[in-house]
Amino acid sequence: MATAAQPYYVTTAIAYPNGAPHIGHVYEAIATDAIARFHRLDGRDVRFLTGTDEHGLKMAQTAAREGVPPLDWATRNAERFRAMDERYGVSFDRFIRTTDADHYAASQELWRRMKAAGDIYLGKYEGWYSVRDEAYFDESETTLGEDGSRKAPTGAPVEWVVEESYFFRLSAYQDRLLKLYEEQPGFVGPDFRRNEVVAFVKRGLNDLSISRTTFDWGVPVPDDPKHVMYVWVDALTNYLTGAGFPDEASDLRRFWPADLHVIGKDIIRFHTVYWPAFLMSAGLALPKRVFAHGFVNNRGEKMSKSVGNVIDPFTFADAYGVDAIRYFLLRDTPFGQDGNYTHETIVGRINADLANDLGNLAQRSLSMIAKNCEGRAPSPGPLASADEAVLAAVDGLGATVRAAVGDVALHAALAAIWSVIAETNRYFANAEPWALKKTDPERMGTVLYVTAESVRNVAILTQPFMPTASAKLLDLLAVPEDARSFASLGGAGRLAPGATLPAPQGVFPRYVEPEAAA
Ligand code: ME8
Repeated sequence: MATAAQPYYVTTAIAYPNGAPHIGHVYEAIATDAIARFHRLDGRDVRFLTGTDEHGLKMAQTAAREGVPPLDWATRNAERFRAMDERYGVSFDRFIRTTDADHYAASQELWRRMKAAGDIYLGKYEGWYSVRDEAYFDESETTLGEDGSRKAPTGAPVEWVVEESYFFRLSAYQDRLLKLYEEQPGFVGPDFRRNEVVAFVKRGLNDLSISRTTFDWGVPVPDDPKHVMYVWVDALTNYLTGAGFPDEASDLRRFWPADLHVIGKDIIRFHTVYWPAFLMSAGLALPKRVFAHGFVNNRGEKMSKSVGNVIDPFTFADAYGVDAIRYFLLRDTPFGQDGNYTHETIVGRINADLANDLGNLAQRSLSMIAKNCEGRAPSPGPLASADEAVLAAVDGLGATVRAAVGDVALHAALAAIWSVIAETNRYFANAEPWALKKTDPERMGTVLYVTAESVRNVAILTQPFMPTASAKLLDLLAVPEDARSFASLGGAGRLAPGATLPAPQGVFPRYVEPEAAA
């Protein structure tokens, strides 16, 4: 059991605020939020960092196109990301912006330390550069289009750029990185990603160009301010800024090293090759785990403005409800794989899993309690083997869910919870408490008690995933605020017989098509 003082530090990638947030950003934010909420309920001292990555040529160019200073453009969009987080119940402890003053200090200190270690030198960079990807590519990675234009692997145009640049001696880190992946196999997740990273590093590493002189929208390089840092150097440093670096006296220092960086699959190389090398160079501890989720696609198509299938997260939330979207996205796709959403699959999950399986179970048992037990939690009589079997499944659920979340298998955590819901539904249907009302009211009370106790445990465990709906269920069971953490799971927090319950209300409405509702 974790003690209250044990820190847990979890982060999302920081998004580029060069446009509005999309469902992919929602996905990462709610997944990381579920993990943060889980660990808070499990008694950890959690710090959850998210925010925006505001520097770089792409931001400067978009702002210029929009005719506003880069900081204004970043501010406008950063507000939309923050509003998106708030709309989706994302319980961050800090929303970091890489234009925050303390972040400049952290980035410059990391640079100084890497330089002091002998890992930064001045050279000349020439190569194929993609503005859109903020990255240089080897000629072998680029392709030549029919019109003679060269393209990055992502399809973005590249241009030949020559500039004076500082370099990071990444080539010196190959062996240390391979040793890291070997000795700390959990460093990169899911496992199949680790194999990709190991193969990439085994092919050999080039030194990395880490400064730019052709524009000035970035963190100035210490002692050579005509250079600004390559945006990824300062972006990755945000995780240290969020842990109070470099202030040794900061309270936040207890959060470093981070327990988990949650990122998307397209930025694995930055987080599992460059980032640990920078930290090793600076003599800092490495994050314990980097976990890459997949991409979510609309009807199997990559979201893009040109396809016209980019859905605004705020419209999406209005259409289905935040808890339902959080449940759908985290349940429907194994975390780490690519996911897909369609109106039909979302509605299917809302009506089957939420309204039928959990909603009806709660509604039927609580209405019977309201009608037949004077609105008080019933007292269980002697337990039959069927009751004991359900309670055993319920009492084992916390450990199963904890293990799944520990593996960042959020879908598996939800599947385990829903298998106990299914078992409780079978138990309830077989026990026929409505028929026992006349024949054996004590037995009816026992069945309703065991069912309500299952709903209580389920509602405690669904809080990280569906915070609002879970709180409503716990309200209906009159569970006090201080009895909603995982310390109250199972036998430690059984429903108090005789407790007065509020009038039951539906918590998970069925989805009705707007035209049918009108
Ligand atoms: O990469 N589905 O910013 P970003 C799921 N600033 N996740 C997606 C997605 C999709 N369709 N599209 C993007 C950056 N993401 C950098 C990160 S971290 C030090 C710097 C994920 O706004 C993406 O993989 O392009 C990343 O984890 C996050 O959203 C932000 O993407």
